[in-house]
Amino acid sequence: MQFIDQAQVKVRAGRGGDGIVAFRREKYVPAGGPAGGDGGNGGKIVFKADANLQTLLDFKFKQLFVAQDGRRGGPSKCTGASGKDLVLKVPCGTEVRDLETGIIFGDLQDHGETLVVAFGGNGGLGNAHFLSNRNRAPEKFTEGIDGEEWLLHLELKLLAEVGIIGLPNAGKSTLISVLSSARPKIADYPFTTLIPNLGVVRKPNGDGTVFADIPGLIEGASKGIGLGHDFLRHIERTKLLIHLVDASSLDPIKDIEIIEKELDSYGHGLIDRPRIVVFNKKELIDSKLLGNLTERLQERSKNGYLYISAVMNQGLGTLMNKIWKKLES
Ligand SMILES: Nc1nc2c(ncn2[C@@H]2O[C@H](COP(=O)(O)OP(=O)(O)OP(=O)(O)O)[C@@H](O)[C@H]2O)c(=O)[nH]1
Ligand SMILES: [Mg+2]
Repeated sequence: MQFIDQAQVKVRAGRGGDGIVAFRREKYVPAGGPAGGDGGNGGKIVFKADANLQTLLDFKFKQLFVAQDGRRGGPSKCTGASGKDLVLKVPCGTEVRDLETGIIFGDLQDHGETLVVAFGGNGGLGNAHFLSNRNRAPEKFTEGIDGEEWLLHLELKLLAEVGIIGLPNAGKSTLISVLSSARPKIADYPFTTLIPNLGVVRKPNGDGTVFADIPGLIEGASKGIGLGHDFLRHIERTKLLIHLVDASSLDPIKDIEIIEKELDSYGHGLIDRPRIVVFNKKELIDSKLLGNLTERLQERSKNGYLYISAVMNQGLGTLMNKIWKKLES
């Protein structure tokens, strides 16, 4: 499943420092030669991929980034200090383009990867450079050059490995909120979620993986009814589906069938995608109902079902183990 996060920023590398005009002044050396130093180079603008970032949100609040200018040259042929590079962290998977032409500057995939997007201007030359036989005391110097400036378009393509699907109000957003640091809106009415929410969940080996909470699907979703339709298209790209069912609903089995029918009619192999059926809100049903449900489920499939309570934090460890196993296989 792919989500696109984008931002526009202006970057300006540092200007080179000016060269200067100066002459050597030493005791016992009359009319010392030219000794004006060169200006330092301007700092670069560098993007660096960072696996701890998930979004381009930082770039939505601030849009102009400027690297430090180089310093002027000094006397005694001292070159001015170079401007410091400005390193901007972006999430892994960020593509950088020139806004105007659309030309791709680069694609930052792996943690730590860097891309120089704007070079600093060169420093100017001091008068020491212009000494010649004709001119023993040049007053000439050059100015530093402006740093490169670009309007950039950043685009992040996030792939969710796991999609959480189900009827409205099943508790999908609640589940992603307890599994990850995502804080979607949760409410006691259907269609609370209008666009997918992404959350990063840590795998046992420490890697992060993205879960997506998909807006509620309803009967007819595959034919364009409801909000979930657009998202069925995205679900195609997930590896694993968590099908969440409200165990306290009037007929949970019928609820399951509604969703399965939509997955099937949508086609594109969605119905064959690895899927874990999970009953949520288990604390709301008594043991008699639970037994009843389990019995009916046995007739249906041997695949096994899980019962959880997202709100009470029950059964989540078992669910996660099952998810990691499925993702490995
Ligand atoms: N009792 C109980 N209520 C739950 C549980 N999980 C979620 N809920 C409640 O169910 C309601 C719906 O939860 P959401 O997480 O918004 O459901 P959703 O599936 O994201 O709904 P949509 O976004 O509308 O599709 C909220 O009032 C939650 O507090 C649970 O384990 N037990
Ligand atoms: Mg929701």
